[in-house]
Amino acid sequence: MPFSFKDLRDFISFLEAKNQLKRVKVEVDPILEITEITDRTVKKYGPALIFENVKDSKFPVAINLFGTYERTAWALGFDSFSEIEKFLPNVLSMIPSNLKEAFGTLIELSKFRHLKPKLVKKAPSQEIVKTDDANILEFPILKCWPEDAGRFITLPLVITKDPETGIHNVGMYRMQVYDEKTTGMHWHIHHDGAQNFLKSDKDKPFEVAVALGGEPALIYSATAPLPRNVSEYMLAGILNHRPIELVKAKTVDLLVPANAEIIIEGYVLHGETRLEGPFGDHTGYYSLADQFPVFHITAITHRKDAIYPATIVGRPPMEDCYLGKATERFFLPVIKQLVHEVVDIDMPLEGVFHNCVIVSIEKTYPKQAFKVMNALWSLGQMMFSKFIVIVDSDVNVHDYSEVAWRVFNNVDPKRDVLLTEGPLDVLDHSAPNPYWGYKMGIDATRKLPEEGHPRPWPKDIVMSEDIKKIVDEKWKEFGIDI
Ligand SMILES: Cc1cc2nc3c(=O)[nH]c(=O)nc-3n(C[C@H](O)[C@H](O)[C@H](O)COP(=O)(O)O)c2cc1C
Ligand SMILES: [Mn+2]
Repeated sequence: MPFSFKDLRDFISFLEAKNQLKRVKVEVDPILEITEITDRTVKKYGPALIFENVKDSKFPVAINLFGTYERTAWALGFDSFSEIEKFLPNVLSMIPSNLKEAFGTLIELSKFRHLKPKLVKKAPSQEIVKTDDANILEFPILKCWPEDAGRFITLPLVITKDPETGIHNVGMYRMQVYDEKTTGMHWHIHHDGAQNFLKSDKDKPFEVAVALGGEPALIYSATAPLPRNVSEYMLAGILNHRPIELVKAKTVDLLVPANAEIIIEGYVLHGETRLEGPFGDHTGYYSLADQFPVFHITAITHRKDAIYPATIVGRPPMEDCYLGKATERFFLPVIKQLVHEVVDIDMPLEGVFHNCVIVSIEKTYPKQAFKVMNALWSLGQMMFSKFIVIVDSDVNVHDYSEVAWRVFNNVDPKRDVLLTEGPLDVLDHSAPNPYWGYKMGIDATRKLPEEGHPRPWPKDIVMSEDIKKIVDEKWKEFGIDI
C-alpha cells in the first residue's frame, strides 16, 4: 500500500520513525543561521530538520522535509522515486490529443471522482482565528541570504480562484514580508496566480489565501506545472489517495486546506505594486529587485501548536531540486503521450530546470529533432526551456558524460543548432529582458543523408560479445587490479 499523509505532522512522524528527521533544540536565529545549517545539511543529503527553539518566535520551523529523492517520493505517496513515472501511463494511454484535454479527461474519469476535494466545517487550520490582531511577524520567517531584501515566506501555497471558471489554483510563489499585515506577491506573469489576477475585476480587491503546511502531496502540487483548468487540489487528492479537505476561509471567498498548519487570508489590489527582492534564488544567484503586487492580510488562522514550514533555495542541489525532479518524472509520460517520439528526459540540476532539458527520441525522419524542440517549446512551462539537447534513443540522457560526448562529436554548429525566441523564465538573468529571450535547440542525433549529410555516419565502437565473454572468464587470471 502506498504512503499517504493527512497533514504535515503525519509526514514528520513518519520521517522520524524512518530516522530521517532531526529535532534541533538549541536556540537558532531565523536570520541567516537556519539557512547555513540547512544548506550544509541538504548538500550532504542529511535529514529533515525541525528547529524547536527559534529566536523571537514560539513556533518551530520545519525545513528540508523534501531534501532527498527518497523523502520526496514518500511525500508523494511512493515507495521509491522510480515509481513516480509509472503513476500516470496507464491512465494516459486512454487519452488522446493535447495536454489540456489529457488532464481534463483524467480528472473526469470516474476512477478519480471520489478524490475531488471535500468540504468540511471544522478545520485544524482554523483552531486560532486572528483578524485585527493578525501579525505575520509572530512566525519564525527566515531571512535566507545576506543580501536578501528582508524576510521571505518560502514554502507558501498561494490560493486564488479563476474569475471565470471558479477553479481554485494553488501555486508556490515566495512572499517578502514588509510588515505585520503586508507582504509581496511574487507570482510571475506566466503563472496561474498572476493570470487569475489579470483576469479579475479591476475595480475590486482580488482575494488570495495562503496555506503553510498541509498534505505533503499538496505542497508538491503547488509546484507542479499543471494546465490551468486543473486544480492542484485535485492532483493532490489523486496522489494522496484521499480527497484534500477544504474549509471556507474566514474573510475571503476561497476554500482553503483544512489540514494546513497556518492560513493567511487577504487581498491584492489592481494598480498597486512595490519593490520586491533581491532574493537569493534557486538559480544560485540573487534574483533582481522588481515591482510586484502587494498582499494585504485580513486574517491569519492556525493550529494551536502550528509548525512553520520553510525551505531555502540557492545554488543547487537544494531541497527544491527534488520537487523539480519529481515533476520531471511525473510529467514524462504526459510529454510522451503528446510528443510520441520522446523516449526519456533529463533536466540537470545545474540547469535549474528551465535552463536545460536533455531529450532522447526515436528518430525516423529528417529534422525530427527540430520538430521535437518546437513541440516542447509549446508545452506549458516547458516553453521556458532555454537549451534543449536532443539525442538518439540509445543515449542515456541521465549520463551527462555520454550526452556531452554525443553533443561534442555529433553536432555541426551551423546545421544542427536552432536559435529561436520566446518567453523565458522570469528568473533567467541572462536575457536582456525579464520576460523573454533567445533559446537554443541542439540536434545531437545521428544525421541522415536527407539532413544535408551525404557522408556515411560512422558507427559507435563496440567490442564483440564473444571476446567480452572470453575476457570476463579469464579476468581474474590477468591479475589486473581495477
Ligand atoms: C521553492 C519554490 C519557490 C518558488 N517561487 C516562485 C515564485 O516566487 N514565483 C513564481 O512565480 N513561481 C515560483 N515557483 C515556481 C512555481 O511554483 C511553479 O512554476 C508552479 O508550477 C506555478 O504554479 P501555477 O502554474 O499554478 O502558477 C517556485 C517553486 C518552488 C519549488
Ligand atoms: Mn496551476
